[in-house]
Amino acid sequence: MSTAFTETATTTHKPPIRRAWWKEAVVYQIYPRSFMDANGDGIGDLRGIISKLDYLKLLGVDVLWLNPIYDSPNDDMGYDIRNYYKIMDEFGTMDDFDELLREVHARGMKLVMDLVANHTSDEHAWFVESRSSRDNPYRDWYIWRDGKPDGREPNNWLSYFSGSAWAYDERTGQYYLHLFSRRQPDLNWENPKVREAIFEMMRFWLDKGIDGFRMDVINAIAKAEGLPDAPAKPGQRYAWGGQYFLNQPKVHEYLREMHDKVLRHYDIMTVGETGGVTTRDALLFAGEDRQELNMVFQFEHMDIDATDGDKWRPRPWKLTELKAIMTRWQNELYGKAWNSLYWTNHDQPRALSRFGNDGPYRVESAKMLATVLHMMQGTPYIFQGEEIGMTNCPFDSIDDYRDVEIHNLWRDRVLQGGQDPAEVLRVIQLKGRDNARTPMQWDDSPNAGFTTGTPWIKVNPNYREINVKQALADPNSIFHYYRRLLELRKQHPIVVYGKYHLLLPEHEEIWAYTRTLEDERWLVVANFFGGTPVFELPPDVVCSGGELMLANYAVDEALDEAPRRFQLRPYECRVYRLR
Ligand code: TEU
Ligand code: CA
Repeated sequence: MSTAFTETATTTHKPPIRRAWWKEAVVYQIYPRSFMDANGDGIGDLRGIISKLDYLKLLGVDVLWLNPIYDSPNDDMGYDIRNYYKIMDEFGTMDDFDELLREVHARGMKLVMDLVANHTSDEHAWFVESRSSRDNPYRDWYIWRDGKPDGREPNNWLSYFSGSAWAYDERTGQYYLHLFSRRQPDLNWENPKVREAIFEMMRFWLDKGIDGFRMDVINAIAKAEGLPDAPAKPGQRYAWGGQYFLNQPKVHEYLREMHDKVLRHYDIMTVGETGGVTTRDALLFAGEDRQELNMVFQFEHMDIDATDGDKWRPRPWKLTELKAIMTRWQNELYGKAWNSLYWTNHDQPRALSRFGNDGPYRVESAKMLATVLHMMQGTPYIFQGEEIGMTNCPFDSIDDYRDVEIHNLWRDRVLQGGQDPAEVLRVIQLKGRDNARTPMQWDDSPNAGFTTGTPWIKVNPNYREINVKQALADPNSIFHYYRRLLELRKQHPIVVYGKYHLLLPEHEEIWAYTRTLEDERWLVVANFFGGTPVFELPPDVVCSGGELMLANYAVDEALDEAPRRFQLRPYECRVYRLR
């Protein structure tokens, strides 16, 4: 981190900026199952990650976030935890973990783990006890209810993974709540014993020296009193009940308690995964003085191509919509809370295929997307493979998919719902989470160098052209561009702490914005599509010229009046320091 920057920069028009290492960091998300397999069983593992730490150090990232590595039957790829204190057999041992943590710290990087506390696996000892009898001491560690008199579930909530959010348990004649798969029973956070057990587990990992948590669906841990039915359309048996289990007032009580009993005792970072939050919610979850979380993942831009929130009914999106969403988050959190910045993760399609061009302009658009994201205010997250321009991987058969969300959708809409298999497969190919979960592409050897065995999921056939080995060797690769992008963040505090201001809000092809810190101003201009629009600096942005800090094309400064006016090439982006 730059030390030249005065301890607390004050800008003329904003409160003093409070520095923090997690505000100045870039996070790299590792999906361990698909990152690197060191023992040839076709599944990524911790020793595989250790073997690639120098690659990550070269990229210049500061923090590694691992998706869950705890013991799990993998119904939802590790998000169904059977034992919070044990490493998943497929990933290795606790000794492997201790070595990984040591090696990450030895390289000056930090390690953030995934906290999955809204639910456990149905094989977790707590749930095995809880379901064994109605008067078992663990009964109210989960959410059990009688069915309705007419034989229906306790309420009509829809699961995130299709069908009812309730499963009937014959042995005790009651239903248990599972917002996700039926093998992921929701914990009852109203029970102080549950909270204490989670806090104790968090301390175990923090005392080992990890540097923070990404908190899975943390805004769902509090449910509305009475678990009321959700408004349903005529004939709809199950309906979206998010207004009764997301962002409930009580969730802040639980997070304040977590902060008081655990978080505030460590120098860590926390990011809440909070589907359905607004900026107003985010100010409650991540406000500088709220003593809850450091930041949250918002999802408004992830729903931009969904119809009524249904990702499986894709719709075209406009750049003006995307700019408006991201600008609102930039402006409404500035000086009050901290943004996270991401285009994709293990639950989303690959950003390049969704927002860029994974064809002839793959390299230019990947660099452009990275620039637009990383030059904004907030902590950026790079999802594994994004730095080398990996793309979606449409499988031709449902049998090639591994994700429980996809298979539940297929069962619900095709096998039981009678919908057209070709149409359902098409939206799965577009939006399915497995697009992001195909193995990391290390080189052009079989299985992209990910494994010497049979990969647990197919490798994207474009690995021969798109892989780390090629990226390292090519000075113009997306990888080396990311390195320069990350260096700018380290060398110039304005990238971290500058105020964002959108230009040309109505432009449907160009995304342009400035960052201002004290008397320094940077200009970011990006052509989001394949046309060649002319960028004109609005007259209210006065400048006598600019220094080109970064560009994804060769720019001949002599030829155009940059940065006041220049024509953009397909997916071209430029960053200027204005004079
Ligand atoms: O995802 C929570 C979440 O919001 C999901 O609904 C996700 O956004 C959705 O699947 C996209 O359509 C978290 C984890 O990131 C996800 O991998 C898990 O499956 C889920 O929680 C349950 O733990
Ligand atoms: Ca392995």
